[in-house]
Amino acid sequence: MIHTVATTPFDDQKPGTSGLRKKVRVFAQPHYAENFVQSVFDSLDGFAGQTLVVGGDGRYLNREVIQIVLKMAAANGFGRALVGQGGILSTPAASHLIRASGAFGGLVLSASHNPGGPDEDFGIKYNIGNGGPAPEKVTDAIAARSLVIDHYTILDAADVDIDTIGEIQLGDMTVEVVDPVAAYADLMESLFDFAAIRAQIAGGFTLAFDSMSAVTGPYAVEIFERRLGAPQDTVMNGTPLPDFGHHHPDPNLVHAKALYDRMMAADAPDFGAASDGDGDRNLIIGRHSYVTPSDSLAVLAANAHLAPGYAAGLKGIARSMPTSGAADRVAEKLGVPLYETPTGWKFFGNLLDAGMATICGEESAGTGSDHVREKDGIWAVLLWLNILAVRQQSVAAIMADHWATYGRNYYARHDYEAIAKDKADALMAALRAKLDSLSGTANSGGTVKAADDFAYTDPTDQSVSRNQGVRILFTDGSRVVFRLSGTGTEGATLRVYIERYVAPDGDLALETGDALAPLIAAAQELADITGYTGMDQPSVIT
Ligand code: VG1
Ligand code: CO
Repeated sequence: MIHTVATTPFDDQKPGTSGLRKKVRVFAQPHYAENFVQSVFDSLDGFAGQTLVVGGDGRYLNREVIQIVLKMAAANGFGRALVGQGGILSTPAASHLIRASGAFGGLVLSASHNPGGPDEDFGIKYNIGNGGPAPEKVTDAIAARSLVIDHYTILDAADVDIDTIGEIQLGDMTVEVVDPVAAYADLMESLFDFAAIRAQIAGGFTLAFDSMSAVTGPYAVEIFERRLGAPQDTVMNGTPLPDFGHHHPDPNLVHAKALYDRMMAADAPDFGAASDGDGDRNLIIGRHSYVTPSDSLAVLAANAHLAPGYAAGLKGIARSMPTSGAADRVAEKLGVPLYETPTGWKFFGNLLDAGMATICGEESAGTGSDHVREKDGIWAVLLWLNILAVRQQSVAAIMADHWATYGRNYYARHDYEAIAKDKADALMAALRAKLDSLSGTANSGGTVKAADDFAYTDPTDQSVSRNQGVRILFTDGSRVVFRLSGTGTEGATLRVYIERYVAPDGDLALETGDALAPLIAAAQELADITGYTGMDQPSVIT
């Protein structure tokens, strides 16, 4: 029996950098999730009888919202829904499932690297048929619809058993509960030389992988321990928990400190890695050697041909604007194009679909390729392991060799979290107001060559995205970039991205903080961060 339920709009359902993210208590309001899901369906055309993929990172509210999505999908005319067993699908596994099944699209329930639990965050993201996050024209349509919605439709039915693999009928729709791991693990095995990695591990190479009590636990156990033969304690925090065991599942040096400390200890393993809430991010730490995500992208791009899935070479490399230029030098050497996109994976989809780029990455610990249309944490770890197995060198040696070849992009991101939104907006407005007068002026960072607010024209469909971050470019190639986060759920977060390039014949062994000190001072001078925020230190440095 299909119910039509009258509702009134919420004015805060515009998707951010990666879907709609709110506090659980916001999502738990009557009609809140339903309104958003109906707004998504109302913005799509032609899904009658088609397949919808549904799954999430297992966080608090995941199972409840999956039931809502299934009953609404049935009421709205989808023919089939594929659900990960237990409601679990990592973001890259969901992307793969959408592609492999020829689904119309998918709803991924996750707030990614944000914490989970009754007082923390939940999120819903719509992915299109290529497996990737909906592009801006779709998210804009969803936002517009959410402001005028007056009813939704939902099937009146008992909850579906999502824990047993198999098919169940829900109204006119068939629900198929699938193994969330197997197809994804098979895809990884098709891209990388598992035999070489297995031999390396059997030969004594040691690794640690921190799933941060989030979604990658079952994927990591299957891939690293079962298929690659790593010992049983290789995966840390391997059980997905609704509150991530109170961890903040953001794989950075603050929240993955336990892994960091282990990797810096005298008896550290050869290789360490972590992933985030929904499994699309990766942190890479070699024995006594942290690798910045921007450097990781560059190293992976330079060495990808060593893995079977990329033996034919790369068609191009894409990075988000705030990501360091390390990958640009690799693209130049390989003779392939480099694309600079706004922050957020949705901007890579068109380039990947068009065969213009093979590898993409973001400074926020996201790396991926054309194998899916999301960033992919375990994929990045496996590509590293494949490269290490072929080159038979340590992570530190590979980094040193990379910098000696290409030079080094010293890089850091300073986050100022939980700032009052009006203060953050005022800081950005003041910066934007002076952009035109900055070029040619000097500050602690050097002489400003150019300053602008980044705008992107998608080369495949000419769509334009403006106001994507303020860039201050210096005459020596250094940069400071300012933008506000689009994934937070409390106040505003200012992100300041700082980069300085040193050529191969320069000093490649500086401490990052020392190398960047003049630019950090310049960021203060340019934006008066302390004046606006009252904070004299960032909350997180990555
Ligand atoms: C952040 C990162 C961005 C990433 C996004 C989603 O966005 O900076 O690079 O794509 O999170 O990642 P923002 O707007 O807060 O800077 V995830 O793993 O949270 O889906
Ligand atoms: Co994520």
